Amino acid sequence: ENAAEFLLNLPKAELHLHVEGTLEPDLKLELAARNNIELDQKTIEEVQASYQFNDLASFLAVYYPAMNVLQKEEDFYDLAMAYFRRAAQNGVKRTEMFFDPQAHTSRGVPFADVVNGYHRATQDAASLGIASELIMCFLRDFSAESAAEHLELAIPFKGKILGLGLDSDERNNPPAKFADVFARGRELGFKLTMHCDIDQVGSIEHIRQVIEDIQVDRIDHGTNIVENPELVAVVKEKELGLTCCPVSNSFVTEDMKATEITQLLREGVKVTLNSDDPAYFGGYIGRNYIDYHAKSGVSLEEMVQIAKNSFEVCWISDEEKAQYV
Ligand code: ES4
Ligand code: ZN
Repeated sequence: ENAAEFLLNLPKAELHLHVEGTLEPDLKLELAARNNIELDQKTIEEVQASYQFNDLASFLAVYYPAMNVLQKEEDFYDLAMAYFRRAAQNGVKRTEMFFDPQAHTSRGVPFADVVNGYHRATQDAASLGIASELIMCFLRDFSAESAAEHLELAIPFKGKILGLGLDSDERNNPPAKFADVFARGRELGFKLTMHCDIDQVGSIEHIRQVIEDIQVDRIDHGTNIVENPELVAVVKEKELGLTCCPVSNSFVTEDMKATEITQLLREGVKVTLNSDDPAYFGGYIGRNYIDYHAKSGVSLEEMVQIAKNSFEVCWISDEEKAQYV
């Protein structure tokens, strides 16, 4: 068995995965045909070629319009099931996956159809050997009022949604903008996480806000703490997991952040590796393990520690964790 096979099959949890980011060209064409939606692209190659971007803004400009093919409850179900089949082939035993309800309700799709379609898939994922939960993300470039409205919509679906997240364009949309919504979410019993990934002045302040003001249970990306030993100490002390996405980072920030991830790993931070938007960034979670291992030069023992971290920082009881670690 070579290293790549070992890393692909290593049992792991995927904790940073946008289910809408798993829309492969073939499924996009199938859903467009099923829903009578006219696309500019007619072939898999043309859809592939349209998945073109070089930074976060240009990525998001491709990403949201592509979701228009998702219309019916069964479309959301089929999207998630296609992901689970690939995840199963990547050694994934558990996923806590993000979905973006506002990207659908803003197009007139009922909130219930989105949640019910995804939730039905998470139940059927058990047949593939995967335990799965949903994290509802708010779009940070939408208003706090819109986030608050969607949180209220989620209350009747409380049993189907484990946590709340925050994604989309981080620039000028700090965590503090959503402090009230997340405080209410915590009161309601949701787990909390937020994306912290900007490569510019302000990144450290955003991470400080998510830890101190929002009091998140995990941080998505968050590798910039490497610049700040005090934050590293706090993250270690609170045992906050970081959900890093090397292949995605190589597109959106032009760097896999392998050096930063390795430094944090060796300082004892609970870093994990994840795929973010695999249909767009050309690699599922196995590819992230394989490429990070090759680029960083860490040992296979250290890769096993990363996989172990993924179970340690996932949102299940210690008793349930015992079956994985
Ligand atoms: C995302 Cl790469 C990235 N960054 C921010 N928000 C997102 N939603 C989906 N992918
Ligand atoms: Zn993400």
